[in-house]
Amino acid sequence: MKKTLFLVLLLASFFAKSQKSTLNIIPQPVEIEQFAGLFTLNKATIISYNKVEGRSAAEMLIQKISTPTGFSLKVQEGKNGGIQLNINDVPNEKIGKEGYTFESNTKGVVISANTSAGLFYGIQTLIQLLPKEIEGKELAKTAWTIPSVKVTDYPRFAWRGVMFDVSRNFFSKEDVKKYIDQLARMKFNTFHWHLTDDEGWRIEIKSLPKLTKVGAYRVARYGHFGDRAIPKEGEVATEGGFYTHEDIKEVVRYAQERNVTIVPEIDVPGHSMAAIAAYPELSCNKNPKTFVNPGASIADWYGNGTFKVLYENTLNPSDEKVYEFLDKVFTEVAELFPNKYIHVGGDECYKGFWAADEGCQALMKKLNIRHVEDLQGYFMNRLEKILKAKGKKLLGWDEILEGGISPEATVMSWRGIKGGIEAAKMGHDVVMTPTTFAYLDYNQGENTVDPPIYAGLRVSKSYSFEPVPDGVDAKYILGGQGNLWTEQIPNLRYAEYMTYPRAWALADVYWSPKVSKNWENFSKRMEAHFDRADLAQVNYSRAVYDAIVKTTLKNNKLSLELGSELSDLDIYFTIDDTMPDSFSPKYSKIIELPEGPITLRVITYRNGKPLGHLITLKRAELEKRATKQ
Ligand code: TNX
Repeated sequence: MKKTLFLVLLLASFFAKSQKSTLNIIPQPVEIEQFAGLFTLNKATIISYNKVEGRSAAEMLIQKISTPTGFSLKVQEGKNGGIQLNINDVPNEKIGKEGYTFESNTKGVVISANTSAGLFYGIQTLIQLLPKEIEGKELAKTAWTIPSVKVTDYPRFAWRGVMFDVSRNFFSKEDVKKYIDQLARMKFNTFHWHLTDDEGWRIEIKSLPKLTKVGAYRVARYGHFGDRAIPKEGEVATEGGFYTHEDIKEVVRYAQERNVTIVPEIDVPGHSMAAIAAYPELSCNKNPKTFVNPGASIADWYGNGTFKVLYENTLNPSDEKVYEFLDKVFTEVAELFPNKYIHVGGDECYKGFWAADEGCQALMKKLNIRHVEDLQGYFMNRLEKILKAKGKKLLGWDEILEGGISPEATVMSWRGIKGGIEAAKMGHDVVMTPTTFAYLDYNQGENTVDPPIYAGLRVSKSYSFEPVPDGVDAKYILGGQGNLWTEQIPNLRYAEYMTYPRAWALADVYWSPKVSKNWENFSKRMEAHFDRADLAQVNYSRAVYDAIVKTTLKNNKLSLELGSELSDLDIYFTIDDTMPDSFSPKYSKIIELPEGPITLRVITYRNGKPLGHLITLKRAELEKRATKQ
């Protein structure tokens, strides 16, 4: 009798275990426990909401799953659905404004939250718990099962953002909406919209029509950004576009439905060439030939962060007309975006034109300012007053610290985390977006495979980011962002390629508890999401599958070290001008390369199948990248 019971229990536990699937949620929930058993969604499943705030979340869920499942599910008020979306009568303190709890068993799913934002996030978790086919664009034949889990989840940081630069290249409002939708599904809640720069002014300002009539268009150019020719005399500017007030309202509404706040950025006083092309009188030299930059090199960079701008792209801080201009711009911006923050840029402002300008000199004298650099502080303080009068808070890149800024200003730390540390120590709120971890425009893998750009940043490095530096009071760190600059990104498909999987890594960084950080675990979830992205037709980089090639030069001897971000890849290489495959030498330890004009070829495999790109490097390149010892 005992024996049979034991056997029954053993079998039961075996079945229970075999029913457990791997859970691949990004960002990783705070607490998640899995049990045996599944709930299967069917065409009769009802989605209920107990309070009216939950209705739009319920409808969104139905819409999202209707194509792949073929179900037209019903929404019902109450607490009786197979999937229940419940707003807590008594707030659950633990989960705060954006958190949720999620309980599923064989009978159904209950998502509870204090707010509709929490329900929205619970739904994102639900979608990720469904089979990957839920992401498909057509009807799929599969069992729509949801594993039995108990989840308690809430974000680590209140500010979880991605910045999208629509100036260097214009992206339509449909593109922007699609991009926001993808971010919201990873529980990002902030979309920083970089709307103006030297390469285009993208927001309609009704009181200043030339900003978009002139400033939104540049001449057509191809080739690498920075290598392109400036406009020819009389050449017509045909490339670009802008968002009307109606477009902006539509995008703001769309974002709100997904719990995403939009932070608009108007980048001043530098990076303003498009505005100056429209209104040359805003600059010191008032050159009527100022053009919207098509991606020509407009500055000399000296490698240590210092630079000289060759075509004036800076507003004149000594001219009252400039503040009248700013007042007009920010009046309309403030009306269009309900959010309290407005980003005013402040980065990479070249002061050379100010130094040579009589008006600026006179102003410096009047203000008793010795260094022209400090004029930016004067400019920013004036701008902050303009924003305050409109009930808005100033946010700027970390350069705003340099000229002195009020403690209420929020600082976005981009030049590493240094600016952020300094700002937090001065009592400013800080958003962390360091180039070293969060720059989504940097290439993700091997330089000779991915198109070259300023620097490289692998997904494992982004994942390793810790936004609260040692010695800084965490209360000042609002959170962080990834920044997608688009100098080299002409379309949404490529924007996605550059964004993912790094933005998934950052989603974990900004949402999940610090203690849950585990690269092996993340990389498994990331790979599961590659399959989902394929079905959703969202692009992403597979650079994580490529080998990492390092060389060392010591006493004229070149050594080769191969590695990868994933620990379970096999790396094969050749130096005999043959194509490598799984029968070629398998890399296991650092080797010394023979002399001569060799070419290294490297490829990764997993389970006997080729996986990464073929990397081909000639001796000269191997020597160039060598660390010298
Ligand atoms: C610096 S980050 C910039 C941008 C560039 C970016 C390229 C920042 C505030 N300014 O104008 O697009 O580097 O990585």
